[in-house]
Amino acid sequence: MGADLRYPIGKVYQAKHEVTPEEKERWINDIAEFPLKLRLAVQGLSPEQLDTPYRPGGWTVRQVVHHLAEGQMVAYTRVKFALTEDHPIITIQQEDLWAELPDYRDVPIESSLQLFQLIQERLVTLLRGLNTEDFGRAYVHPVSGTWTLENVIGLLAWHSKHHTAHITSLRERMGW
Ligand code: NI
Repeated sequence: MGADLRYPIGKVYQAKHEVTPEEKERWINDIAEFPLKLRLAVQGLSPEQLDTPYRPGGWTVRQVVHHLAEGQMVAYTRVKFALTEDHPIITIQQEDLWAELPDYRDVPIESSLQLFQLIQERLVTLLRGLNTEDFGRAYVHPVSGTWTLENVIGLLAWHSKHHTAHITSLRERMGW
C-alpha cells in the first residue's frame, strides 16, 4: 500500500472529551512556531516549483500557502465569535472554491507568509490570555458539530503541520 499523499501526518484531528493542560500548551506552541516553519518550507522555491501540485490533482504549493494563511484568518475570527457569543453557528468555508479565486493565483506568497505570521501573533496572544473556562467555550460547525476552543487549537496545530508536510514531502520526493 502506497503512502497517502493527502495525509502525510495522518488523518484529521478528532475532537477529544478531555484535553490536558500539557496538550493545550504544546498546541499553542505549535501554532506559534508554524509561520517560521512554513517560511522555511518554501524557502528557495522557484515560481515553477510554487506552481507544482503537491500530489496529482492536488493544490499547488502556492495554493497551500495561501490556504494556510486564510485558514488561520478564518480560525481567528471563529475563536473570537466563540468567546463573545453563546455557541455561535459558524459558516462553512468552501476552501476548494476559495483556492480557485484570482488572489490565490496573483498574490505573492510573501503576502500570505506575512499574514500567517501576523494572525498567529494575535491568536497566540489571545490564547495565552484565556483561562480554563474560556477554553470550554465553543462554536458549532454545521456538519462536524460542537467544537470547544481547546479542541479548536488541537485542530489548528494539526492543520498547520498537515499542510506544511504537503510541501516538505513534495520537496523530498522531488529532490528540491
Ligand atoms: Ni486545510
